[in-house]
Amino acid sequence: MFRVLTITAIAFLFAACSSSITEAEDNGVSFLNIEDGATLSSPFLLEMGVVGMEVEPKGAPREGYGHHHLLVNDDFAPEGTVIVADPRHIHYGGGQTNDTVSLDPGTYKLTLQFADGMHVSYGKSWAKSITVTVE
Ligand SMILES: [Cu+2]
Repeated sequence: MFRVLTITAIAFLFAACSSSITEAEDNGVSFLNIEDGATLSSPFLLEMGVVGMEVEPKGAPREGYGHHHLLVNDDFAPEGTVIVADPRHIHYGGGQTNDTVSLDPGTYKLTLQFADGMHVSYGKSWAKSITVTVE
């Protein structure tokens, strides 16, 4: 009996570990065309990707759906908080997955943040930050 329980527990643990590793690798947002540390000339093309959620225009929140946001010189928005709309917090509420971004020369932290149809953040696990230099 003890041995059966142990084997079951080990099998369960293994399954739990492998599924969380897969999620960590696969789910989330990404800068498709810009690498961390890149040097860019303004204006530049921004291509935004998401795996594990669907992109749709803003509107009534639906589980598993939302839109991208570009936060300039800001961290991810904590889960459950509304993302403000200003020149440093750009909403792609039309469901856009790319944009042409203009920034003055300098070094910037760029954060992609996925949020629901009412701009409520899905939190850190649905955000990605990079640092870029704009010439
Ligand atoms: Cu929004």
